[in-house]
Amino acid sequence: FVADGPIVKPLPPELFIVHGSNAEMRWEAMRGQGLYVPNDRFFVRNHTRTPRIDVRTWRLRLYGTGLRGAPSVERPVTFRYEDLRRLPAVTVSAAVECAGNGRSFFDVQQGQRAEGTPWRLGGVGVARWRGVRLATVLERAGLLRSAVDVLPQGLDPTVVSGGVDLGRVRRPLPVAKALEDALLVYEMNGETLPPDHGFPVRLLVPGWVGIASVKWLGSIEVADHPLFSPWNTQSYRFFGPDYPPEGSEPLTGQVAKSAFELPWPATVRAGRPLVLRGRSWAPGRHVGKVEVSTDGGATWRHARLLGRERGWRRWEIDWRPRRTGSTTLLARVTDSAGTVQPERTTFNTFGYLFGAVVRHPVQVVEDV
Ligand code: MTE
Ligand code: MO
Repeated sequence: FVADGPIVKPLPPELFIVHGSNAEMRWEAMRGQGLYVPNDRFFVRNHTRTPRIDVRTWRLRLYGTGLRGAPSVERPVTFRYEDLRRLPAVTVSAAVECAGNGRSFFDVQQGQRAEGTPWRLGGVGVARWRGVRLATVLERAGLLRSAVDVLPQGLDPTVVSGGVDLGRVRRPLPVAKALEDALLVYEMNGETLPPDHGFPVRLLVPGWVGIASVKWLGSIEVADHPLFSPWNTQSYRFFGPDYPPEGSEPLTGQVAKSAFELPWPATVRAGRPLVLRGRSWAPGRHVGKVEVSTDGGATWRHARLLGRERGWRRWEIDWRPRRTGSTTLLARVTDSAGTVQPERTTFNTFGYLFGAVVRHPVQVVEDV
């Protein structure tokens, strides 16, 4: 790994696929793991690079702005790290998933080339996050009923795109979602939040596209009017032939997916019984059932659902590959509302929210 690269933690090639300043988890790295993705193998998505922040001088500034004469909070408040750690804390299990997770399959499965990091399915992870509810902090500042949007901003370097400085990573959040379940996180899986995941404090917006969960928080603006940033106008909307020129509404929730805990491509031995394992998730809903095909989609069997669902659901199914040669594994989840993962996802220019069933290549070799 490159010590001075955009990511601080080691990125061993058996655990990660590196795409520029981003690193996706290899799904085989989850074999034998529990529900949560350990911090050392959690994917990293950096627009620029991981900043090194001194917690002694770090401050979180919360302030209100108003177009109608009155600010949206009674008073601006500045929090030190110790201040936040003294507020009532909660722990939640939730996924963080990049809106572009699965993007490469627009190309691989549908012949449609999308712009952006060519993630397979490793741009997602589930962890236990501990911190303070954003609602608690907003109340301390005296949130007013006039508040409409909340704008968290990161302390990482400004993002330059096509010669234009877009400023620091920031993305408005409706105040209703901010109050519902957004969290100011300082611990991940029982450890101090690691540098790459937003140390000292990040936002967690459960169920929403990863960009909402702003890392390395420096400030939060509360406004009595809709706020905009490039991350809800120029990107993180659907653009393309099926959408209006200004794009869709800004993306919010994620889509259901399934993944096998297998290398890509996988190799298995003919005639030898094995257990296929994987995970499915249905953000905003629940996993109803998971079906697996070991013959390229011709026939399907029910997988056994394991444990409890927290962010995602683990499952397994027995398989005894017969003939040598190549085949394709598929897993599809049906959510609690009865929606099944589709065979295709409507294309959008930036390749967001690919939710179609992924075809996992497998080589069946002779058992020696
Ligand atoms: N926050 C800041 N400040 N800068 C970033 O580049 N990337 C976002 C989000 N928060 C980003 C950020 C994106 S696109 C995703 S998918 C998640 O962080 C990834 O979180 P992780 O790196 O902890 O997995
Ligand atoms: Mo992302």
